[in-house]
Amino acid sequence: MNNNEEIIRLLKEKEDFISGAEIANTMKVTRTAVWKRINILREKGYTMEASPAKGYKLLKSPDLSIEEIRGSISGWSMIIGREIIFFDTITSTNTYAMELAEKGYPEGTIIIADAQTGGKGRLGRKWLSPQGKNLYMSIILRPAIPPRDAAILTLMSAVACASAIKRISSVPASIKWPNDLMVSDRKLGGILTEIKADMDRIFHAVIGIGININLEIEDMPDEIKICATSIKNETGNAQSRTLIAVEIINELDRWYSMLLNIGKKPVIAEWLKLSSTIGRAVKVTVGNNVFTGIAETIDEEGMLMLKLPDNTVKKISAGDVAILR
Ligand code: BT5
Repeated sequence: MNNNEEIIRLLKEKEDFISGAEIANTMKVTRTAVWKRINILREKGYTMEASPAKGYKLLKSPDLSIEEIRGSISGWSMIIGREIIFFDTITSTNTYAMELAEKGYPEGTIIIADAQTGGKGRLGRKWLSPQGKNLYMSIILRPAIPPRDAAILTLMSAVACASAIKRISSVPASIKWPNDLMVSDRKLGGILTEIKADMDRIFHAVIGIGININLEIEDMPDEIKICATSIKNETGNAQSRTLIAVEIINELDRWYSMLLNIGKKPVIAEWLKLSSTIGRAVKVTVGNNVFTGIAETIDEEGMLMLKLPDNTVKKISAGDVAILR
Protein backbone atom coordinates (compact mmCIF):
# COMPACT_ATOMS: atom_id res chain seq x y z
CA MET A 1 0.00 0.00 0.00
CA ASN A 2 1.50 3.38 -0.97
CA ASN A 3 1.18 6.61 1.05
CA ASN A 4 -1.85 7.90 -0.86
CA GLU A 5 -3.73 4.66 -0.31
CA GLU A 6 -2.74 4.59 3.35
CA ILE A 7 -4.07 8.13 3.96
CA ILE A 8 -7.33 7.36 2.16
CA ARG A 9 -7.69 4.16 4.18
CA LEU A 10 -7.18 6.04 7.47
CA LEU A 11 -9.61 8.83 6.51
CA LYS A 12 -12.27 6.36 5.40
CA GLU A 13 -11.85 4.23 8.51
CA LYS A 14 -12.29 7.23 10.80
CA GLU A 15 -15.29 8.69 8.92
CA ASP A 16 -14.60 11.89 10.90
CA PHE A 17 -11.75 14.33 11.45
CA ILE A 18 -8.38 12.74 12.01
CA SER A 19 -5.48 14.88 13.11
CA GLY A 20 -2.38 15.40 10.98
CA ALA A 21 -0.31 14.19 13.93
CA GLU A 22 -2.24 10.93 14.15
CA ILE A 23 -1.86 10.29 10.42
CA ALA A 24 1.84 11.16 10.62
CA ASN A 25 2.36 8.82 13.60
CA THR A 26 0.52 5.91 12.04
CA MET A 27 2.37 6.28 8.76
CA LYS A 28 5.71 7.12 10.37
CA VAL A 29 6.16 10.25 8.26
CA THR A 30 6.35 13.98 9.14
CA ARG A 31 3.28 16.21 9.39
CA THR A 32 4.62 18.21 6.43
CA ALA A 33 4.69 15.01 4.39
CA VAL A 34 1.05 14.37 5.35
CA TRP A 35 0.07 17.91 4.33
CA LYS A 36 1.81 17.48 0.97
CA ARG A 37 0.02 14.17 0.36
CA ILE A 38 -3.34 15.71 1.26
CA ASN A 39 -2.75 18.38 -1.39
CA ILE A 40 -1.83 15.75 -3.98
CA LEU A 41 -5.01 13.85 -3.15
CA ARG A 42 -7.06 17.04 -3.51
CA GLU A 43 -5.57 17.49 -6.98
CA LYS A 44 -6.66 13.93 -7.77
CA GLY A 45 -10.26 14.90 -7.02
CA TYR A 46 -10.70 14.06 -3.32
CA THR A 47 -12.66 16.69 -1.40
CA MET A 48 -11.27 17.16 2.13
CA GLU A 49 -12.23 19.45 4.94
CA ALA A 50 -9.22 20.76 6.88
CA SER A 51 -9.45 22.30 10.34
CA PRO A 52 -6.38 23.55 12.22
CA ALA A 53 -7.83 22.17 15.47
CA LYS A 54 -9.28 18.86 14.29
CA GLY A 55 -7.25 17.79 11.27
CA TYR A 56 -8.65 16.36 8.03
CA LYS A 57 -11.95 14.82 7.02
CA LEU A 58 -12.71 13.10 3.72
CA LEU A 59 -15.95 14.49 2.30
CA LYS A 60 -15.98 12.97 -1.17
CA SER A 61 -13.87 10.68 -3.33
CA PRO A 62 -13.55 11.04 -7.11
CA ASP A 63 -15.83 8.60 -8.90
CA LEU A 64 -12.81 6.75 -10.27
CA SER A 65 -10.38 6.36 -7.40
CA ILE A 66 -7.38 4.13 -7.92
CA GLU A 67 -6.54 4.39 -4.21
CA GLU A 68 -9.97 3.03 -3.32
CA ILE A 69 -9.84 0.34 -6.00
CA ARG A 70 -6.50 -0.88 -4.68
CA GLY A 71 -7.78 -0.77 -1.12
CA SER A 72 -11.08 -2.55 -1.83
CA ILE A 73 -10.28 -5.50 -4.06
CA SER A 74 -10.60 -8.72 -2.15
CA GLY A 75 -9.83 -11.36 -4.72
CA TRP A 76 -9.95 -15.05 -3.95
CA SER A 77 -6.52 -15.74 -5.31
CA MET A 78 -5.27 -12.15 -5.45
CA ILE A 79 -3.95 -12.78 -8.95
CA ILE A 80 -6.08 -10.22 -10.74
CA GLY A 81 -5.14 -6.72 -9.57
CA ARG A 82 -1.89 -7.53 -7.80
CA GLU A 83 -0.60 -4.48 -9.64
CA ILE A 84 -2.79 -1.64 -10.91
CA ILE A 85 -1.41 1.10 -13.16
CA PHE A 86 -3.46 4.22 -13.82
CA PHE A 87 -3.36 6.80 -16.63
CA ASP A 88 -5.38 9.99 -17.05
CA THR A 89 -5.11 9.51 -20.82
CA ILE A 90 -3.60 6.70 -22.85
CA THR A 91 -3.82 5.61 -26.47
CA SER A 92 -5.30 2.21 -25.59
CA THR A 93 -5.07 0.28 -22.33
CA ASN A 94 -4.98 -2.94 -24.40
CA THR A 95 -2.07 -1.84 -26.57
CA TYR A 96 -0.12 -0.76 -23.50
CA ALA A 97 -0.95 -3.95 -21.60
CA MET A 98 0.28 -6.05 -24.55
CA GLU A 99 3.56 -4.09 -24.45
CA LEU A 100 3.93 -4.64 -20.70
CA ALA A 101 3.09 -8.33 -21.08
CA GLU A 102 5.81 -8.61 -23.70
CA LYS A 103 8.24 -7.05 -21.21
CA GLY A 104 7.37 -9.71 -18.64
CA TYR A 105 4.93 -7.89 -16.35
CA PRO A 106 3.21 -10.36 -14.04
CA GLU A 107 -0.10 -12.03 -14.62
CA GLY A 108 -2.90 -10.02 -13.05
CA THR A 109 -1.45 -6.59 -13.84
CA ILE A 110 -4.27 -4.15 -14.61
CA ILE A 111 -4.12 -0.94 -16.64
CA ILE A 112 -6.95 1.54 -16.10
CA ALA A 113 -7.36 4.87 -17.89
CA ASP A 114 -9.74 7.79 -17.50
CA ALA A 115 -9.68 8.39 -21.26
CA GLN A 116 -8.34 6.68 -24.40
CA THR A 117 -7.33 8.50 -27.56
CA GLY A 118 -7.12 5.29 -29.61
CA GLY A 119 -9.57 2.95 -27.89
CA LYS A 120 -10.10 -0.06 -30.11
CA GLY A 121 -12.64 -2.80 -30.71
CA ARG A 122 -12.27 -5.98 -32.74
CA LEU A 123 -10.96 -5.90 -36.32
CA GLY A 124 -9.46 -2.43 -35.91
CA ARG A 125 -12.79 -0.80 -35.04
CA LYS A 126 -12.82 2.27 -32.81
CA TRP A 127 -14.02 2.31 -29.19
CA LEU A 128 -15.48 5.63 -28.10
CA SER A 129 -13.50 6.52 -24.95
CA PRO A 130 -14.17 10.04 -23.65
CA GLN A 131 -12.70 11.31 -20.40
CA GLY A 132 -14.29 11.05 -16.97
CA LYS A 133 -17.28 8.93 -17.95
CA ASN A 134 -16.57 5.27 -18.50
CA LEU A 135 -14.40 2.35 -17.54
CA TYR A 136 -11.43 1.39 -19.74
CA MET A 137 -9.45 -1.44 -18.25
CA SER A 138 -7.07 -4.16 -19.48
CA ILE A 139 -5.76 -7.17 -17.63
CA ILE A 140 -2.67 -9.25 -18.38
CA LEU A 141 -3.14 -13.02 -18.07
CA ARG A 142 -0.82 -15.95 -18.64
CA PRO A 143 -3.23 -18.90 -18.64
CA ALA A 144 -1.93 -22.41 -19.08
CA ILE A 145 -4.59 -23.28 -21.65
CA PRO A 146 -4.18 -24.21 -25.31
CA PRO A 147 -4.63 -21.39 -27.87
CA ARG A 148 -7.79 -23.05 -29.26
CA ASP A 149 -9.41 -22.35 -25.85
CA ALA A 150 -8.60 -18.63 -25.90
CA ALA A 151 -12.25 -17.69 -26.55
CA ILE A 152 -13.09 -18.88 -23.04
CA LEU A 153 -11.21 -15.82 -21.72
CA THR A 154 -13.70 -13.54 -23.48
CA LEU A 155 -16.66 -15.57 -22.22
CA MET A 156 -15.27 -15.56 -18.68
CA SER A 157 -14.76 -11.79 -18.76
CA ALA A 158 -18.25 -11.21 -20.11
CA VAL A 159 -19.65 -13.30 -17.24
CA ALA A 160 -17.62 -11.33 -14.68
CA CYS A 161 -18.71 -7.96 -16.14
CA ALA A 162 -22.41 -8.81 -16.54
CA SER A 163 -22.58 -10.20 -12.98
CA ALA A 164 -20.76 -7.18 -11.53
CA ILE A 165 -22.94 -4.66 -13.39
CA LYS A 166 -26.12 -6.43 -12.31
CA ARG A 167 -25.05 -6.53 -8.67
CA ILE A 168 -23.83 -2.94 -8.37
CA SER A 169 -26.27 -1.07 -10.60
CA SER A 170 -29.25 -3.42 -10.95
CA VAL A 171 -29.09 -2.88 -14.72
CA PRO A 172 -30.20 -6.18 -16.33
CA ALA A 173 -27.01 -6.67 -18.35
CA SER A 174 -26.84 -9.67 -20.66
CA ILE A 175 -24.22 -11.07 -23.01
CA LYS A 176 -24.48 -11.14 -26.79
CA TRP A 177 -22.10 -13.65 -28.33
CA PRO A 178 -19.20 -13.33 -28.44
CA ASN A 179 -18.11 -10.15 -26.65
CA ASP A 180 -20.93 -7.65 -26.18
CA LEU A 181 -22.48 -6.52 -22.92
CA MET A 182 -26.04 -5.55 -23.67
CA VAL A 183 -29.13 -4.07 -22.11
CA SER A 184 -31.96 -5.38 -24.25
CA ASP A 185 -30.77 -4.49 -27.76
CA ARG A 186 -28.34 -1.71 -26.82
CA LYS A 187 -24.61 -2.08 -26.29
CA LEU A 188 -23.41 -1.19 -22.81
CA GLY A 189 -19.88 -2.47 -23.16
CA GLY A 190 -17.52 -4.72 -25.02
CA ILE A 191 -14.59 -7.02 -24.47
CA LEU A 192 -11.48 -7.26 -26.62
CA THR A 193 -9.22 -10.24 -25.98
CA GLU A 194 -5.80 -10.19 -27.59
CA ILE A 195 -3.30 -13.03 -27.32
CA LYS A 196 0.26 -13.86 -28.17
CA ALA A 197 0.58 -17.56 -28.79
CA ASP A 198 2.25 -20.25 -30.86
CA MET A 199 0.57 -23.50 -31.95
CA ASP A 200 0.85 -25.06 -28.52
CA ARG A 201 0.57 -22.41 -25.89
CA ILE A 202 -0.54 -18.94 -25.00
CA PHE A 203 2.40 -16.75 -23.94
CA HIS A 204 0.14 -14.01 -22.70
CA ALA A 205 -3.36 -12.67 -23.13
CA VAL A 206 -4.81 -9.23 -22.54
CA ILE A 207 -8.47 -8.79 -21.75
CA GLY A 208 -9.76 -5.31 -22.54
CA ILE A 209 -12.98 -4.17 -20.95
CA GLY A 210 -14.87 -1.04 -21.98
CA ILE A 211 -18.11 -0.17 -20.17
CA ASN A 212 -20.26 2.91 -20.63
CA ILE A 213 -21.03 4.07 -17.12
CA ASN A 214 -21.92 7.77 -16.97
CA LEU A 215 -21.79 8.52 -20.70
CA GLU A 216 -24.81 10.54 -21.86
CA ILE A 217 -26.54 9.44 -25.03
CA GLU A 218 -26.35 13.01 -26.41
CA ASP A 219 -22.54 12.87 -26.09
CA MET A 220 -22.33 9.91 -28.48
CA PRO A 221 -21.82 10.31 -32.23
CA ASP A 222 -24.92 9.45 -34.26
CA GLU A 223 -23.76 6.02 -35.42
CA ILE A 224 -23.25 4.89 -31.80
CA LYS A 225 -26.24 6.75 -30.35
CA ILE A 226 -28.64 4.46 -32.20
CA CYS A 227 -27.26 1.24 -30.74
CA ALA A 228 -25.51 2.07 -27.43
CA THR A 229 -26.43 2.85 -23.86
CA SER A 230 -24.79 3.47 -20.47
CA ILE A 231 -25.58 2.58 -16.88
CA LYS A 232 -26.58 6.20 -16.24
CA ASN A 233 -28.84 6.19 -19.27
CA GLU A 234 -30.57 3.03 -18.04
CA THR A 235 -31.00 4.02 -14.39
CA GLY A 236 -31.13 7.82 -14.52
CA ASN A 237 -28.38 7.96 -11.89
CA ALA A 238 -24.64 8.47 -12.04
CA GLN A 239 -22.76 5.38 -10.88
CA SER A 240 -19.40 5.16 -9.14
CA ARG A 241 -16.80 3.84 -11.57
CA THR A 242 -14.75 2.72 -8.57
CA LEU A 243 -17.49 0.38 -7.34
CA ILE A 244 -18.03 -1.15 -10.77
CA ALA A 245 -14.28 -1.62 -11.29
CA VAL A 246 -13.80 -3.27 -7.88
CA GLU A 247 -16.70 -5.64 -8.44
CA ILE A 248 -15.47 -6.61 -11.92
CA ILE A 249 -11.94 -7.22 -10.62
CA ASN A 250 -13.25 -9.39 -7.78
CA GLU A 251 -15.54 -11.34 -10.12
CA LEU A 252 -12.75 -11.82 -12.64
CA ASP A 253 -10.43 -13.09 -9.94
CA ARG A 254 -13.07 -15.60 -8.80
CA TRP A 255 -13.90 -16.84 -12.32
CA TYR A 256 -10.27 -17.03 -13.38
CA SER A 257 -9.43 -19.19 -10.34
CA MET A 258 -12.41 -21.36 -11.20
CA LEU A 259 -11.28 -21.67 -14.83
CA LEU A 260 -7.76 -22.69 -13.84
CA ASN A 261 -8.81 -25.06 -11.04
CA ILE A 262 -12.05 -26.59 -12.25
CA GLY A 263 -12.06 -25.95 -16.00
CA LYS A 264 -14.34 -24.39 -18.58
CA LYS A 265 -17.67 -25.99 -17.62
CA PRO A 266 -18.77 -23.60 -14.83
CA VAL A 267 -17.84 -20.58 -17.00
CA ILE A 268 -19.85 -21.88 -19.94
CA ALA A 269 -22.83 -22.77 -17.72
CA GLU A 270 -22.90 -19.25 -16.24
CA TRP A 271 -22.38 -17.67 -19.66
CA LEU A 272 -25.43 -19.56 -20.98
CA LYS A 273 -27.50 -18.21 -18.07
CA LEU A 274 -26.46 -14.62 -18.78
CA SER A 275 -26.64 -14.84 -22.56
CA SER A 276 -29.34 -13.09 -24.58
CA THR A 277 -28.24 -14.82 -27.81
CA ILE A 278 -29.04 -18.46 -27.23
CA GLY A 279 -32.39 -19.67 -28.51
CA ARG A 280 -32.86 -16.57 -30.66
CA ALA A 281 -33.15 -16.17 -34.42
CA VAL A 282 -29.96 -14.40 -35.44
CA LYS A 283 -28.03 -13.06 -38.38
CA VAL A 284 -24.30 -13.65 -38.07
CA THR A 285 -21.84 -11.71 -40.20
CA VAL A 286 -18.47 -13.38 -40.65
CA GLY A 287 -16.27 -11.29 -42.95
CA ASN A 288 -18.18 -11.10 -46.24
CA ASN A 289 -20.51 -13.98 -45.38
CA VAL A 290 -23.85 -13.71 -43.66
CA PHE A 291 -25.64 -16.66 -42.04
CA THR A 292 -29.10 -16.66 -40.54
CA GLY A 293 -30.47 -19.31 -38.23
CA ILE A 294 -31.17 -20.16 -34.62
CA ALA A 295 -28.33 -19.68 -32.09
CA GLU A 296 -28.58 -23.11 -30.46
CA THR A 297 -25.77 -23.04 -27.93
CA ILE A 298 -22.02 -22.60 -27.62
CA ASP A 299 -19.60 -25.49 -27.57
CA GLU A 300 -16.70 -26.16 -25.19
CA GLU A 301 -14.42 -23.84 -27.15
CA GLY A 302 -16.93 -21.00 -27.07
CA MET A 303 -17.96 -21.46 -30.71
CA LEU A 304 -21.51 -20.50 -31.64
CA MET A 305 -23.60 -23.43 -32.85
CA LEU A 306 -25.92 -21.95 -35.43
CA LYS A 307 -28.80 -24.07 -36.69
CA LEU A 308 -29.29 -23.18 -40.35
CA PRO A 309 -32.68 -23.32 -42.16
CA ASP A 310 -31.71 -26.72 -43.65
CA ASN A 311 -31.30 -28.03 -40.08
CA THR A 312 -27.55 -28.45 -40.34
CA VAL A 313 -25.48 -26.89 -37.57
CA LYS A 314 -22.69 -24.48 -38.41
CA LYS A 315 -19.92 -23.79 -35.91
CA ILE A 316 -18.81 -20.17 -35.89
CA SER A 317 -15.65 -19.05 -34.10
CA ALA A 318 -15.99 -15.28 -34.53
CA GLY A 319 -18.46 -12.86 -36.03
CA ASP A 320 -21.04 -10.16 -35.40
CA VAL A 321 -24.47 -11.23 -34.26
CA ALA A 322 -27.66 -9.30 -34.87
CA ILE A 323 -30.72 -10.61 -33.08
CA LEU A 324 -33.70 -10.94 -35.44
CA ARG A 325 -37.11 -10.17 -34.06
C1 BT5 B 1 -15.76 -4.36 -28.72
O1 BT5 B 1 -15.43 -4.42 -30.04
O2 BT5 B 1 -16.88 -4.30 -28.29
C2 BT5 B 1 -14.56 -4.35 -27.77
C3 BT5 B 1 -14.43 -3.06 -27.05
C4 BT5 B 1 -13.28 -3.11 -26.05
C5 BT5 B 1 -12.94 -1.74 -25.53
C6 BT5 B 1 -11.93 -1.82 -24.43
S1 BT5 B 1 -11.74 -0.30 -23.59
C7 BT5 B 1 -10.36 -0.89 -22.75
C8 BT5 B 1 -9.55 -1.69 -23.77
N1 BT5 B 1 -8.66 -0.85 -24.51
C9 BT5 B 1 -9.00 -0.79 -25.81
O3 BT5 B 1 -8.40 -0.12 -26.68
N2 BT5 B 1 -10.07 -1.57 -26.05
C10 BT5 B 1 -10.52 -2.23 -24.84
P1 BT5 B 1 -16.45 -4.66 -31.23
O4 BT5 B 1 -17.34 -5.83 -30.95
O5 BT5 B 1 -15.61 -4.72 -32.46
O6 BT5 B 1 -17.36 -3.37 -31.24
C11 BT5 B 1 -16.90 -2.15 -31.74
C12 BT5 B 1 -18.11 -1.36 -32.22
O7 BT5 B 1 -18.89 -0.93 -31.08
C13 BT5 B 1 -17.75 -0.07 -32.95
O8 BT5 B 1 -17.54 -0.32 -34.31
C14 BT5 B 1 -18.96 0.80 -32.68
O9 BT5 B 1 -20.00 0.48 -33.58
C15 BT5 B 1 -19.41 0.37 -31.30
N3 BT5 B 1 -18.89 1.25 -30.26
C16 BT5 B 1 -17.75 1.98 -30.21
N4 BT5 B 1 -17.60 2.61 -29.04
C17 BT5 B 1 -18.68 2.29 -28.29
C18 BT5 B 1 -19.11 2.61 -27.00
N5 BT5 B 1 -18.40 3.37 -26.18
N6 BT5 B 1 -20.28 2.07 -26.57
C19 BT5 B 1 -21.02 1.27 -27.35
N7 BT5 B 1 -20.67 0.94 -28.60
C20 BT5 B 1 -19.51 1.42 -29.07
